[in-house]
Amino acid sequence: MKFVVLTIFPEMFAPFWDHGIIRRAIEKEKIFASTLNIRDFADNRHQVTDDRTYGGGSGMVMKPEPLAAAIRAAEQEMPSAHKVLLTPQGRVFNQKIAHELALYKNLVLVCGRYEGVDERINSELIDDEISIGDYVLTGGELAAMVIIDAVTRQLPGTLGGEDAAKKDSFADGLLEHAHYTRPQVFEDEAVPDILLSGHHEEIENWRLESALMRTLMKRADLLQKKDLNPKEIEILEKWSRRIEDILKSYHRAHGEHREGAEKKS
Ligand code: 4F9
Repeated sequence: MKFVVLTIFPEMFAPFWDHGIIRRAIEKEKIFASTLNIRDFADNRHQVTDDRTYGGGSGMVMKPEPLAAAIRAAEQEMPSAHKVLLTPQGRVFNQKIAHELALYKNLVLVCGRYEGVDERINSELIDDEISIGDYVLTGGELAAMVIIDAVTRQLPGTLGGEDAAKKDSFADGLLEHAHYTRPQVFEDEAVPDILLSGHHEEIENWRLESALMRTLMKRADLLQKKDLNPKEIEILEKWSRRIEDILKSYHRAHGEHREGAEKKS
């Protein structure tokens, strides 16, 4: 997969290309990464890429001519490329969109700066608008890195285990289960016995319960919209029965009569 980033700050990307999984993906030619400096496409003598906003106000706007020329240069090189503008007005990035973008052969990531880009950089030049969240950055560069990072680790052969990305948090709509490594006891807290038992099936069941529990506690919204499988339903119902038993015992002990608490069926 090929990424071309259009930016006025290409130097920001050098350390990004140079570390960890991204660096290894480049070395193994799983991805090809480059930048085009938008400033190089400004034909004015001082290579200015911004200008004052029509209508007045303090903010500066990215001029359309250099940006359009840079996008067209990238397109010339890769006619099939999917061209993405990073903007708070885009669809909000998530794991599903990372999957979707990983299917393209070539991605062009356009980074705006200042208050935004001239409105005439529109759908003729841009295929897709993506936001990485509801906040304003000083430019699209960090958003482009977030997207390149999340997309790269979806590509086969970029992570340690061949199917490591399939086991990800979010891959199945749940948060990650708890993880432990050595030492076996850390500050009086031991690793759960089951993980040392070597019983693979029981370990898998424990991990599913752990993932469900963490999702329920930290991100109930994810559980609410998840398409639960029979195993997951069984675990949630087991917990539900346990909680009901606890409450029943409590109410019995305290002789309380909750108004309308009787079963309706
Ligand atoms: C881009 C913010 C993507 C969030 C681009 C200023 C941006 C952004 N997600 N903010 N320029």
